[in-house]
Amino acid sequence: MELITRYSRNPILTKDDVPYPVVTVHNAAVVKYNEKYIMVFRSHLHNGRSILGIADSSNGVDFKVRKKPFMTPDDKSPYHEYESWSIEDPRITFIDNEYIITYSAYSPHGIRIGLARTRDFESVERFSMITEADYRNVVIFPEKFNGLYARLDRPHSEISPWSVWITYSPDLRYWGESQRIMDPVPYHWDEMKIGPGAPPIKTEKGWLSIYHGVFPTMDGSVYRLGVALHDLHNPAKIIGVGDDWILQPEDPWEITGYVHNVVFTCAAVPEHNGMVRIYWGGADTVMCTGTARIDDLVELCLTKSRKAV
Ligand code: BMA
Repeated sequence: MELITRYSRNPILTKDDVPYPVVTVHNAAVVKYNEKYIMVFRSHLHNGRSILGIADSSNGVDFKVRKKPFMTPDDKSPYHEYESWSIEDPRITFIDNEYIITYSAYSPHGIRIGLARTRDFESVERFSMITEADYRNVVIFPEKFNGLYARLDRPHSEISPWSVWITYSPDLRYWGESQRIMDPVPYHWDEMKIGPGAPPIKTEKGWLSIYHGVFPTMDGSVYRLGVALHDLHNPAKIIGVGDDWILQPEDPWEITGYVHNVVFTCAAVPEHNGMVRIYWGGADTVMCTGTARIDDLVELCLTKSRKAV
């Protein structure tokens, strides 16, 4: 059974919808704002580096891109030094009455994670670089645990597998108490590396986290999506990881593009009817969407599951 129903008019956003020159539209954050949807998406420029654009929608599938990019690499200290090459793969969490944006910042010094904040998606303020190099895929939980913010992240080391970790902060600036909580599994669809995808969604049975997993083949890597369920009160504890993927590249625009065979998510919006609308980049080139029953994804973590570590 397919857990995710793809939207019949995918892809929902492409470079042709962007009123300034870009080569791709992908790996977007999407959140509800004033009962509408805001998408902050990544685009490659013609020099291969990335910036973030912004688009609005009233129904979650028809998006109109604004005239100007939302964020480009900062030209001021201290951010310029650490994001001069590229800003990529935003995730957005609504907490404490503001929208927290995390993004991958590329520079000659490696890949760090920047944190920016907005209340209105008109102005945006950088707040801090919240990791050293090398990290990607930071998603912040929409609630605090024992007074601390919590994030899932994915450091990439030359020694250990590229696993999911959890890290806490009292103020979004200083982060610590890091702990490895979920590993890739050898000879499995996510054996090469895993990384947090969408900010976790609260359910009665736990925090549902949609992540990406990568498998190496003779024809390059394949990026797929999977699910994990974290304990409601202690998100470092994973109750179960769905053993099967929930989405793999199948449509032509997921199989062929800037990078072949990629579905990569940065966003999942829970709806009022028990469904979640998941957004993913197809082949690092276009944006796609589909829906799933939240209970089905939770069930997969509970009944067809593997251990996290
Ligand atoms: C990852 C990141 C993602 C990208 C994926 C597939 O390492 O660069 O932004 O979607 O590779 O190319």
